Amino acid sequence: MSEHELRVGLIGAGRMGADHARRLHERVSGARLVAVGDPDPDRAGAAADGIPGARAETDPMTVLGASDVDAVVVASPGPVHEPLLLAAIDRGIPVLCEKPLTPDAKSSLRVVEAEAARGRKLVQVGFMRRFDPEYLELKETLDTGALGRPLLLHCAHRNAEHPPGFTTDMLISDSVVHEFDTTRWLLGEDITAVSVRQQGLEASDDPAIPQIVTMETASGVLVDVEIFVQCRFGYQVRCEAVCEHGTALVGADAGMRTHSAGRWGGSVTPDFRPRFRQAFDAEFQRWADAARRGGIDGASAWDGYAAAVACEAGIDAQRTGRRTALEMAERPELYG
Ligand code: ISE
Repeated sequence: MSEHELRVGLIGAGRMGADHARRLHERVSGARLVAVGDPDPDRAGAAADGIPGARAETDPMTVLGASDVDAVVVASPGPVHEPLLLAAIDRGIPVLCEKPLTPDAKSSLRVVEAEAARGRKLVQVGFMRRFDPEYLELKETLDTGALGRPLLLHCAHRNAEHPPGFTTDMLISDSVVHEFDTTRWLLGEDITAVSVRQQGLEASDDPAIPQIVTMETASGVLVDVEIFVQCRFGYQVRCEAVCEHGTALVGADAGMRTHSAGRWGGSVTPDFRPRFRQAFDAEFQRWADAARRGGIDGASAWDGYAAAVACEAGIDAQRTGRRTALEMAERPELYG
């Protein structure tokens, strides 16, 4: 693919998909939204509305197969990702796929194997924290070694409230999946085991009850994550690295502070869209630039598979109360 304008098809016009349609239209250069595919015609129409040249389709596969589509963004629910990704790999077009890659490790591995057989990285997983300025600064700090070796990560992941239908499994597969990915990315190593504890004296399947997820990594770094998706006050994602010679903290709400009427304070973002807006924008721009050259620039299908394996272990640990070791397939050469 050359340096021409990238013609993008968007599949899935729900909350994230609609947001991405606007992003592609308003804030990504060198790319143009040409089609939106969603089984719900109203949703597809609403996402395409007001974007010159963008049409609405009800069959996502029509978008994937269209001759005027050079690359696709997949923002549909995880359970329908696999056939879409396999079709994109078969056609040889780049994809930016919202997490999860697929809902389980076996199907994620099938995507990895299909891509490896094709011999080219085409699938990027939408782990947007890798593009957040604060997380990038933390990674750079760890990579320079200025603070010495990382020993521990303390993370907190809080949502104001969980959407209807959210389950305790989803605390892991929908929320902590981000910490699984950021841990691997920040430390540059794999997660080897996961344990989960729930707050309270009695076991409960209420997702509003906070849980503590603990991970171990290949070199022995210990990572703890507080996951609390009904914290009421707003959205907060923090990560503190404890290293041999110091600590580094991101997500500490360091924005503007006001002093007025005898009080001081700032504001907390209400959800992940405003908190990670800059990260989403950067992710899309970098992906579009890479897709114009025919590739990706972010988390790979292998990273998506690794996150899926960690999620399965986390859900198992949650159910059994036991420390669960991860079992990963052999990494194909493509993912070095
Ligand atoms: C949601 O799907 C996300 O990806 C958000 O980043 C996360 O904070 C939230 O817990 C998930 O439900």
